Amino acid sequence: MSKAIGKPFPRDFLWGGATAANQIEGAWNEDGRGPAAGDYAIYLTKEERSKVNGEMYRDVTADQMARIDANPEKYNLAKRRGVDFYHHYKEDIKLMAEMGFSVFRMSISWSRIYPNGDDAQPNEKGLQFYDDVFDELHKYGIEPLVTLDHFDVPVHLIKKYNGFASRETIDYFAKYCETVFKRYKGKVKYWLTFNEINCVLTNPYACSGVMLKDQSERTYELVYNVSHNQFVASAKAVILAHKIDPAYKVGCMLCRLENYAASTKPEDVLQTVFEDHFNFFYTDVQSTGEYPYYMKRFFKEHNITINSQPEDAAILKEGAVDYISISYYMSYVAQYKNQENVEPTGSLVAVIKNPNLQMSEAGWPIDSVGFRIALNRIYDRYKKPIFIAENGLGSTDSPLADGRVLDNDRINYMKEHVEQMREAIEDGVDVFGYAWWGPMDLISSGTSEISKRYGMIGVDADNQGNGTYNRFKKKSFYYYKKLIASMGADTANDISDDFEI
Ligand code: BGP
Repeated sequence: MSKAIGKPFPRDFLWGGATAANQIEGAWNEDGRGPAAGDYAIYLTKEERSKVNGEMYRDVTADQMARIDANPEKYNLAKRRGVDFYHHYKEDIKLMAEMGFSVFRMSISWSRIYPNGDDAQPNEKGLQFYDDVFDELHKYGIEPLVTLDHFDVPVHLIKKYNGFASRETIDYFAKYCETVFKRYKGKVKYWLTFNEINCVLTNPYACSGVMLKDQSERTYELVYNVSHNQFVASAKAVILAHKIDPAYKVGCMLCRLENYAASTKPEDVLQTVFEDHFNFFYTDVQSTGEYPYYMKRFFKEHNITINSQPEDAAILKEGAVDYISISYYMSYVAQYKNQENVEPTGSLVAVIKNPNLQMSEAGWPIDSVGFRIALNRIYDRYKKPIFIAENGLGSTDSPLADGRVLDNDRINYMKEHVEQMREAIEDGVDVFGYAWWGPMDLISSGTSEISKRYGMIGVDADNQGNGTYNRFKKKSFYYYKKLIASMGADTANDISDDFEI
């Protein structure tokens, strides 16, 4: 279906990698940064995780935060250390430049700018840090693409306002956006508002909306109201950005969950329609500025009232995004659940196995053709440029005695996905960039492991935080470098195993 040597990608196509502040920066309490949600995520082993629920290691609760504050050394708080990008950014950017990156997707830690979220003045040292990072990127001709909230709400806003469950948080978010839009004018062109905004549906206590689990019963009404507040916040950010610099491009970000019917039974196919409604709802609102027709019935049948204010409709309309971005890791199988308008499967776990696909070590089905399908369907739906904000493979590395990592599994994943993206572009889809998730090893969002490695740049650190944190090159480093140099035309994995680390 695809060729190893194909047509080069468009000349101005952006090649690069993607990260999030809470998974890489570390320095969680340096230079005036305030605590944020991720600082309270606990690393547990797989076995420990299987015995407890999400709040024990990932979801934010008031009790858990108090326990951790009283005794922080008792817990393995991996996101507090990240991979110490705060002190290694020059080295990391140099390595990314060596691979030929033209884009680096990163996020700003909101609590580095406003330590409590509702402070009167921003923290100058936090602002300076990102100035330095952007300058360093531009030194090598790398365009920063900046996420404003990547699962990273300041703790004070969570405790005081229950995150995006209240409208006050919308205004604090807008203030933070205005600050960074003004400060980084001329240094940043591309922005994203909320990372994987749809994940609030399945993980409301850990993702961008972040509420307190012990103070908010997870109901559809609550979750959809949080989403509404985030839609308004995102739209306000878009409006502000365009006012501050008309050249700014602001996108939304959807965790695209491509899905297939479990059989040719019409009911199973109908289920895929419902699944898409649950998934595309977010991008439908952010791209068109309107609630889609299909939610009316769902809201009515589930007694959901959206606490919309009279001005919201106009804000959503004016604040429609300029481009669509997605994360794409896998597809899943949907089966009819014998009732109308049922709940979404929408989870990052394959409940029904697709016999046609291999699974990654983490149990995520690997489906590169699904990537092409997703791109075509998204472009067909929105007709807006698409940026691939995340695509990648997390797996345990097995270094040789001399430290070389022959990560052919990672290379193959990239190869197949880039080839399918090339086909999608040939199909006519307007894709303007690709960011591999985790150019360097980083802390997993879901499990706080570092051993689930994504990087082409290795980081010498383990799940306990031991290690030198030195960076080194894996085989995939050379593969991506060659791929970028050929503008995506040469995807052959002919990299020698004898490379410098
Ligand atoms: C997405 C998040 C990222 C990232 C990725 C991989 O959902 O936007 O932050 O971490 O998934 O997930 P994980 O880190 O759990 O392997």
